This record gives sequence, structure tokens and C-alpha cells, in this order.
Amino acid sequence: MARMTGGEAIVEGLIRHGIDTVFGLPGAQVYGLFDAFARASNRLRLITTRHEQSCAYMALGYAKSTGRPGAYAVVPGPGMLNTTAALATAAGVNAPVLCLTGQVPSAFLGRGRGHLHELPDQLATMRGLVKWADRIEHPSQAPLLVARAFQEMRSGRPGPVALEMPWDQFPAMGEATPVDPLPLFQPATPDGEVVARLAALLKDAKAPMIIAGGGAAHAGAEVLALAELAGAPVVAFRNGRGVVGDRHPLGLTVAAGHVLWPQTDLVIGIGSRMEYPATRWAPGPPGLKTARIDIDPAEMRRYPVDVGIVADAAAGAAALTAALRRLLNGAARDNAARLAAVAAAKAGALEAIRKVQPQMSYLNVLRAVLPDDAFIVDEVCQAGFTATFGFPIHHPRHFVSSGFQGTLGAGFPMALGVKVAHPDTPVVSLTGDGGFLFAGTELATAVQHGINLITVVFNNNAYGNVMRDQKRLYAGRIPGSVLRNPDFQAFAASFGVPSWRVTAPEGFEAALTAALAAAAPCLIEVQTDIDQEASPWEFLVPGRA
Ligand SMILES: Cc1ncc(C[n+]2csc(CCOP(=O)(O)OP(=O)(O)O)c2C)c(N)n1
Ligand SMILES: [Mg+2]
Repeated sequence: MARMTGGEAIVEGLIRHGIDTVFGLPGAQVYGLFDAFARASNRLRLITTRHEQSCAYMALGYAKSTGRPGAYAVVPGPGMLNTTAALATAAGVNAPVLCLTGQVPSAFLGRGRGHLHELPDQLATMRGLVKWADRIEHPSQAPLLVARAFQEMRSGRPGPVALEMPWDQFPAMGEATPVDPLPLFQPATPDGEVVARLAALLKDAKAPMIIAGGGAAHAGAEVLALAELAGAPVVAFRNGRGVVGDRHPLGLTVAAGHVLWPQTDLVIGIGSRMEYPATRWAPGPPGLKTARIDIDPAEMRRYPVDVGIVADAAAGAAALTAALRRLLNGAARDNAARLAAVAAAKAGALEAIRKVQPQMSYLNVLRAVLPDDAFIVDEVCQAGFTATFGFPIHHPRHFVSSGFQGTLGAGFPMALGVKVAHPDTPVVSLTGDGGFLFAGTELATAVQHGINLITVVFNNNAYGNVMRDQKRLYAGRIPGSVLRNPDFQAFAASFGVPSWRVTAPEGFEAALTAALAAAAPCLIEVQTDIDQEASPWEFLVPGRA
């Protein structure tokens, strides 16, 4: 038992749970928390941003690229609300992100008196977005509730959580007993009977396919062992990229996966929503059998399949591999024909996507210049869309994306968080001019905190994706999609950020090489023209222009 303030009790809890960095933007209600950050500054780094959205996006990038919780602290009401798009995105990509925020003083809770930053029901608002949220009413409750927050974030299907504390309780003193990390809720163990049923289907399948999602990020070895035994390609869209790397013959993007789809007779999702089989490629070939391994039982009713195994991705894949091995009596399957088809699909897709110009030329230069372990953070832009199928990824968690939310403006601040977590590894943000300016002022944060991110802004003076759609669908009328931009070179210079302007892929290599060598945050502006940019969409949604 130790006597400490509410703020100190929270900070001690964070440190006990392995947090060494907090992204935060202070204000009156949370002074007591920020003062505790200051007094723990030898154990906890505070990174201040220029808008709360970036605190949350940075925590999200930190969490997604490491698999470890990311934490941020903001004022309640408008401050917390400024982070809601990031919280929704974190929920969408199953990222362990902790939101710490304040509340009106205890005596004003629920009174509707219009106290500074008061919301009708902040806790309910947060609960509508995150996996779990609670209020810490008194310093003595902080250790256990912080431990509960980590237990919820990390157990089963990971996700964001939130804690609020009334203004007066951050500086209030109380007796607080430290609480060690609580045991995680254990996921279901794979049901042997169900596993055996799927193994039998797999044994008979001529053309099985695995879809790997973000839930398999930790299960690369198990997924690969299954894939190799079964002769199944492992197709990944966004957050499953790198579970089986693209250099492996069985590692496929959705562009290559789609080539094999018409022949597929069994598709197994592992830690994936199975967006492609369920929607983008639906209904799929006649006679197709469907299966999935997922830690979240609710997934089985969201997208019902023929065989559903509720289990952690690694445990489920390992159990399935063992069961298949038993059925094969230790003999190897003859996968030669399947492997040849997979290789042909990969080669064919590589050839087909070459026409997505100029994006592919830029991405090819980027891949050639960057080391294998570099992190790429995409955006809702032409280069980002193209990267999902056109930029080879060699390790899990190295392609960081806003997932199904498609959160424009998330990429650049998420990439800052990725770089904070990996200061010695190159991190590149691929963003459009539209998305970049959602949080472009965080170049100040990059400079202030020495976050040496390389940001590539594809400047087509447009919300280009919208403009292309509008021209196609609405007789050329383009409301709201033309952008008159600042001079990005002068913009970068005003922050003291070195920058380059590139007008063709030929000039990109020199700029990138210089940016990699500069020990500074850097910006490379690539001038493009939406009318000259090939649509990447046919490789993302078959039949879409
Ligand atoms: C938060 C949010 N607002 C709006 C959109 C709709 N939207 C999708 S793409 C896009 C334009 C992106 O423009 P830019 O970042 O310049 O990329 P470009 O397509 O021009 O390469 C918009 C507005 C979105 N996806 N997310
Ligand atoms: Mg644009």
C-alpha cells in the first residue's frame, strides 16, 4: 500500500504494464495526470501533438506495428471526441489502444450544469466505440482498473479501451495498492471434432486457399506450416500482409489470389473477416466450401461458414496441421500441380498490375531502395490502394493500414507512432495530398520529438479517388474534390523539415536515398495528375473501374 495521487496511481499502473511512451495533449482536467507523467519522466516518455486525433493515431500506429498496447491521454469532451475516428479505426483493426481521459469534477458528474468539456454521458459515448471502458472514481481504484484495461485490451480479440477520471481525483491523495498484470482470458482451445472435419475437407480439396488477416500476425510459422502441407496459397489484403511474406511462393496479394479464386474449392480464413470471399469476390465458385479459424466466436455468426473453429490463429492452425498430417499418415500430399498454379497466378498478377501507372513505378523504386524490414503505412489514396497489392511485404505488422474504416488522414499520424516504436528502422508514410493535410501540422511533432519518418505525399491537387468516381458516375461534375494546395516545399521548410519535389519515378530514387540518409523527418512530394493515374480498383474489387 502506498499513498499517492490518482494521477500517480495511473502512471504507476501504466509502467507496471510495460508502457514507456504516452502520446498526450494536456488541459485542466488532466493536469494531475500530466504532472504525474512529469514526475515519472525518467521512466515514461511523453510525446505531445498538435491535435488530439494524432495522439490516438500515434498510439494506434505504435500498437499495430508492435502488437503491444499504445496509450494516449487527452482532456474529456472535445479532446476525447477528437480521437473518436482513431478509436473506431483501432476497434476495426483490433489494436490494443488505451485512451486515458478526464471528467468534470466528481460533484458535477451527471448534473448537466455545463461544466468545462462536459458531455451528456462520456462513458456511454466511449463504450459505443471501444471494447471496454470504465470510470476511476478514486485513486485507490486506479491500480485495479488500469490492470483491467490491459487485460481487456490484450485478451482474446484485442481492441481499444478507455478510462476516465473526474478532474478532482487526479490530484487527490489515496492509498493505492499496486496490481500486477492480470491473467489474460484464455481463448477456446480448438475443438478436436471440428478440426477433424476441416482436416477431412482439406485432405480432399484440390485447390484450397487460406486468407490470413491481422489476427494471424503472431501465427506466421503455424500458418505457413499448414499452407505448405496443404499446398494452399496464403492470400492477404491489408493487416494480414507479411504473415506469409510475398517472397515466399505461397505468399499472395489479393491481386494474385483473385486469379486462383475461380478454381478454389475450399477457402479457410485465419484471423480474418474474410472480406474478399464474403463480399468482394462473392459468391465464389460453385461448390466452394468455406471455413475459418477465429478467436472471436461472434465472427461465426457474422459470416457463417461450413466449418468454424473458435481458437487463436496459431493454436487453430497448428491443430489443423496436426490433424491433416494424421489423415495423410505422415505421407506428403502431392501438391505439385497446385504449386505450379499458384506460381503462375503470382507471375500473372505481377504482370497484370504493371499497368497501374505511375503508382507501380514509384512503388517499385520504393521497394528497391528500402530494406526488407522497413514499415509502410498506407492511406486512402492512389499509391496506398496500389500498395495493398503492389508493394511486397516481408514481415507481419510491417504494412500498417486503417483497415475497413478507410480513415482518410490516419496514415501520416499513425506512421509517426510506428516510427516512435521503431526509431532505428525506416518507416514510410504513403499519403495523398488530401489525407496528408488532415494532420500535416504534426510535422511540428516530428521535429520536436525527433521522429525521423519519411513522408511521401502524392500531390494530384485533388481528393483524387473521389474525383475519379465523380467524373465516371456523375457526368463529369466534381463537387468538393478539387484542392488548391499550399506549396508543400514551403510548408515543410516552415517546420525545418528537409523536402524534395519529384515529378517522375526517375527522380524518386535519389530523393528517397537522401531522405534515408538524413537523420531528420523528411517529406517527398510526388507531383501527379489524377487524370494520368491508372485506377487500381479492378485489382481490389473485380469489375470496378
Ligand atoms: C475520414 C474520411 N473522410 C472522407 C473519406 C472519403 N474519401 C475517400 S478517398 C478520398 C480522397 C483522398 O484524396 P487524397 O488523399 O488526395 O488521395 P488521392 O485519391 O488523391 O490519391 C476521400 C475524401 C474517407 N475515406 N475518410
Ligand atoms: Mg490527392
